[in-house]
Amino acid sequence: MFCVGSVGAGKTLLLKRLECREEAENEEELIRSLQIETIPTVGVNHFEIFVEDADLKDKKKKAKPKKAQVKELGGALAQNWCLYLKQVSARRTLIYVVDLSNPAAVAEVAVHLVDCLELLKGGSSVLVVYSKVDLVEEVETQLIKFRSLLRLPHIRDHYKNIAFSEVTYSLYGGQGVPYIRDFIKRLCN
Ligand SMILES: Nc1nc2c(ncn2[C@@H]2O[C@H](COP(=O)(O)OP(=O)(O)O)[C@@H](O)[C@H]2O)c(=O)[nH]1
Ligand SMILES: [Mg+2]
Repeated sequence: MFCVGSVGAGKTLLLKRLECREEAENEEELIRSLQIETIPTVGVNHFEIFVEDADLKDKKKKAKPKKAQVKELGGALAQNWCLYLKQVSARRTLIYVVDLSNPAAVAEVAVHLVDCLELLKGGSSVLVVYSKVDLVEEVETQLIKFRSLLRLPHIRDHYKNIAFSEVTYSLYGGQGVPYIRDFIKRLCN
Protein backbone atom coordinates (compact mmCIF):
# COMPACT_ATOMS: atom_id res chain seq x y z
CA MET A 1 0.00 0.00 0.00
CA PHE A 2 1.38 3.41 -0.98
CA CYS A 3 0.73 6.93 0.23
CA VAL A 4 1.66 9.72 -2.19
CA GLY A 5 1.07 13.48 -2.46
CA SER A 6 2.93 16.77 -2.76
CA VAL A 7 5.53 17.99 -0.24
CA GLY A 8 3.81 19.24 2.91
CA ALA A 9 0.39 17.76 2.05
CA GLY A 10 0.27 16.08 5.46
CA LYS A 11 1.17 12.45 4.62
CA THR A 12 3.70 11.80 7.40
CA LEU A 13 1.54 13.17 10.19
CA LEU A 14 -1.53 11.34 8.92
CA LEU A 15 0.35 8.02 8.84
CA LYS A 16 1.93 8.67 12.23
CA ARG A 17 -1.49 9.40 13.63
CA LEU A 18 -2.80 6.15 12.15
CA GLU A 19 0.12 4.26 13.71
CA CYS A 20 -1.26 5.22 17.11
CA ARG A 21 -3.63 2.41 17.80
CA GLU A 22 -6.43 4.16 19.54
CA GLU A 23 -8.08 7.46 18.88
CA ALA A 24 -6.60 9.82 21.45
CA GLU A 25 -8.36 10.93 24.56
CA ASN A 26 -6.10 13.93 24.81
CA GLU A 27 -6.04 15.39 21.32
CA GLU A 28 -3.57 18.19 22.10
CA GLU A 29 -1.03 15.83 23.61
CA LEU A 30 -1.28 13.46 20.65
CA ILE A 31 -0.63 16.22 18.12
CA ARG A 32 2.33 17.48 20.14
CA SER A 33 3.87 14.01 20.29
CA LEU A 34 3.40 13.44 16.55
CA GLN A 35 5.07 16.69 15.59
CA ILE A 36 8.27 16.16 17.56
CA GLU A 37 10.30 14.87 14.67
CA THR A 38 8.62 15.95 11.49
CA ILE A 39 11.08 16.48 8.70
CA PRO A 40 10.19 16.79 5.03
CA THR A 41 10.17 13.36 3.41
CA VAL A 42 12.66 13.22 0.59
CA GLY A 43 12.80 9.45 0.18
CA VAL A 44 10.50 6.70 1.39
CA ASN A 45 9.04 6.31 4.88
CA HIS A 46 7.66 3.00 6.12
CA PHE A 47 4.68 2.84 8.46
CA GLU A 48 2.96 -0.05 10.18
CA ILE A 49 -0.67 0.55 10.91
CA PHE A 50 -2.52 -1.66 13.36
CA VAL A 51 -5.41 -3.46 11.74
CA GLU A 52 -6.50 -6.32 13.98
CA ASP A 53 -5.76 -7.87 17.36
CA ALA A 54 -3.58 -10.96 17.57
CA ASP A 55 -5.40 -14.23 16.89
CA LEU A 56 -4.97 -15.88 20.28
CA LYS A 57 -6.82 -19.03 19.19
CA ASP A 58 -4.34 -19.92 16.47
CA LYS A 59 -1.60 -21.56 18.52
CA LYS A 60 0.64 -22.34 15.54
CA LYS A 61 1.20 -18.70 14.77
CA LYS A 62 2.90 -16.43 17.23
CA ALA A 63 0.26 -14.12 18.58
CA LYS A 64 1.01 -10.80 16.95
CA PRO A 65 -1.40 -8.04 16.05
CA LYS A 66 -2.05 -7.67 12.33
CA LYS A 67 -0.55 -4.59 10.76
CA ALA A 68 -0.80 -2.99 7.33
CA GLN A 69 2.44 -1.85 5.72
CA VAL A 70 2.18 1.58 4.14
CA LYS A 71 5.02 3.25 2.22
CA GLU A 72 5.03 7.03 2.01
CA LEU A 73 6.61 8.31 -1.18
CA GLY A 74 7.80 11.88 -0.69
CA GLY A 75 6.42 14.63 -2.89
CA ALA A 76 9.93 15.50 -4.08
CA LEU A 77 10.00 12.05 -5.70
CA ALA A 78 6.79 12.58 -7.67
CA GLN A 79 8.46 11.83 -11.00
CA ASN A 80 9.61 8.50 -9.61
CA TRP A 81 6.37 7.34 -7.96
CA CYS A 82 5.79 5.09 -10.95
CA LEU A 83 9.11 3.34 -10.41
CA TYR A 84 8.01 2.31 -6.92
CA LEU A 85 4.53 1.32 -8.01
CA LYS A 86 5.98 -0.85 -10.77
CA GLN A 87 7.91 -2.90 -8.22
CA VAL A 88 4.76 -4.46 -6.83
CA SER A 89 2.52 -6.61 -8.93
CA ALA A 90 -1.19 -7.38 -8.82
CA ARG A 91 -3.80 -5.27 -7.13
CA ARG A 92 -2.52 -2.08 -5.59
CA THR A 93 -3.86 0.41 -3.15
CA LEU A 94 -2.99 4.08 -3.27
CA ILE A 95 -3.71 6.82 -0.75
CA TYR A 96 -3.36 10.17 -2.49
CA VAL A 97 -3.12 13.10 -0.07
CA VAL A 98 -3.87 16.58 -1.38
CA ASP A 99 -3.65 19.74 0.71
CA LEU A 100 -7.09 21.31 0.35
CA SER A 101 -5.68 24.68 1.40
CA ASN A 102 -3.06 24.78 -1.37
CA PRO A 103 -4.36 24.52 -4.96
CA ALA A 104 -0.93 25.32 -6.46
CA ALA A 105 0.63 22.23 -4.88
CA VAL A 106 -2.07 19.88 -6.13
CA ALA A 107 -1.91 21.23 -9.66
CA GLU A 108 1.82 20.48 -9.62
CA VAL A 109 1.46 16.80 -8.83
CA ALA A 110 -1.91 16.09 -10.48
CA VAL A 111 -0.21 14.91 -13.63
CA HIS A 112 1.72 12.29 -11.65
CA LEU A 113 -1.56 10.86 -10.35
CA VAL A 114 -2.52 9.98 -13.91
CA ASP A 115 0.88 8.35 -14.46
CA CYS A 116 0.25 6.23 -11.36
CA LEU A 117 -3.25 5.27 -12.46
CA GLU A 118 -1.88 4.00 -15.76
CA LEU A 119 0.11 1.44 -13.75
CA LEU A 120 -2.71 0.30 -11.50
CA LYS A 121 -4.46 -2.85 -12.58
CA GLY A 122 -8.20 -3.47 -12.49
CA GLY A 123 -9.41 -4.07 -8.97
CA SER A 124 -7.03 -1.48 -7.51
CA SER A 125 -8.33 1.11 -5.07
CA VAL A 126 -7.51 4.78 -4.73
CA LEU A 127 -8.44 6.93 -1.75
CA VAL A 128 -8.14 10.68 -2.30
CA VAL A 129 -7.61 12.38 1.07
CA TYR A 130 -8.33 16.12 1.07
CA SER A 131 -6.19 17.23 4.01
CA LYS A 132 -6.09 20.36 6.18
CA VAL A 133 -9.84 21.00 5.99
CA ASP A 134 -9.38 22.99 9.21
CA LEU A 135 -7.66 25.71 7.14
CA VAL A 136 -10.42 25.96 4.54
CA GLU A 137 -13.51 28.12 4.99
CA GLU A 138 -15.75 27.07 2.11
CA VAL A 139 -15.01 23.35 2.03
CA GLU A 140 -17.68 22.37 -0.52
CA THR A 141 -16.62 25.13 -2.95
CA GLN A 142 -12.98 24.20 -2.55
CA LEU A 143 -13.77 20.52 -3.16
CA ILE A 144 -15.45 21.37 -6.46
CA LYS A 145 -12.34 23.35 -7.45
CA PHE A 146 -9.99 20.51 -6.48
CA ARG A 147 -11.99 17.81 -8.24
CA SER A 148 -11.71 19.88 -11.37
CA LEU A 149 -7.95 20.54 -10.88
CA LEU A 150 -7.41 16.81 -10.46
CA ARG A 151 -9.79 16.12 -13.36
CA LEU A 152 -11.45 13.57 -11.11
CA PRO A 153 -14.78 13.29 -12.97
CA HIS A 154 -12.86 12.54 -16.18
CA ILE A 155 -10.45 10.19 -14.40
CA ARG A 156 -13.24 8.21 -12.73
CA ASP A 157 -14.92 7.83 -16.08
CA HIS A 158 -11.75 6.72 -17.82
CA TYR A 159 -10.51 4.26 -15.17
CA LYS A 160 -13.76 2.42 -14.54
CA ASN A 161 -12.00 -0.67 -13.17
CA ILE A 162 -10.35 1.28 -10.34
CA ALA A 163 -12.39 1.96 -7.20
CA PHE A 164 -12.14 5.60 -6.14
CA SER A 165 -13.17 7.02 -2.82
CA GLU A 166 -12.71 10.47 -1.32
CA VAL A 167 -12.59 11.81 2.21
CA THR A 168 -11.93 15.14 3.91
CA TYR A 169 -9.39 15.01 6.73
CA SER A 170 -7.81 17.13 9.41
CA LEU A 171 -4.95 16.28 11.73
CA TYR A 172 -6.56 18.61 14.24
CA GLY A 173 -9.70 16.98 15.57
CA GLY A 174 -9.16 13.85 13.51
CA GLN A 175 -11.95 14.38 10.97
CA GLY A 176 -11.83 11.54 8.44
CA VAL A 177 -9.38 9.39 10.45
CA PRO A 178 -11.87 6.54 11.17
CA TYR A 179 -12.78 6.41 7.46
CA ILE A 180 -9.10 6.22 6.39
CA ARG A 181 -8.37 3.57 9.03
CA ASP A 182 -11.30 1.53 7.78
CA PHE A 183 -10.14 1.88 4.16
CA ILE A 184 -6.69 0.54 5.11
CA LYS A 185 -8.23 -2.28 7.13
CA ARG A 186 -10.44 -3.37 4.23
CA LEU A 187 -7.67 -3.31 1.64
CA CYS A 188 -4.52 -4.40 3.42
CA ASN A 189 -4.82 -8.07 2.44
N1 LIG B 1 -3.60 22.97 9.59
C1 LIG B 1 -3.18 21.74 9.33
N2 LIG B 1 -1.85 21.51 9.17
C2 LIG B 1 -1.45 20.25 8.90
C3 LIG B 1 -2.36 19.16 8.80
N3 LIG B 1 -1.64 18.05 8.52
C4 LIG B 1 -0.36 18.42 8.44
N4 LIG B 1 -0.23 19.75 8.68
C5 LIG B 1 1.03 20.53 8.68
O1 LIG B 1 1.62 20.40 7.39
C6 LIG B 1 3.04 20.29 7.49
C7 LIG B 1 3.55 19.12 6.68
O2 LIG B 1 3.09 17.91 7.22
P1 LIG B 1 3.78 16.53 6.84
O3 LIG B 1 2.92 15.43 7.43
O4 LIG B 1 5.21 16.53 7.18
O5 LIG B 1 3.61 16.54 5.23
P2 LIG B 1 4.24 15.55 4.11
O6 LIG B 1 5.36 16.29 3.45
O7 LIG B 1 3.11 15.30 3.14
O8 LIG B 1 4.68 14.30 4.78
C8 LIG B 1 3.35 20.19 8.99
O9 LIG B 1 3.90 21.42 9.39
C9 LIG B 1 2.03 19.96 9.65
O10 LIG B 1 1.93 20.59 10.91
C10 LIG B 1 -3.77 19.43 8.99
O11 LIG B 1 -4.65 18.56 8.90
N5 LIG B 1 -4.10 20.73 9.24
MG1 LIG C 1 6.41 13.33 4.71
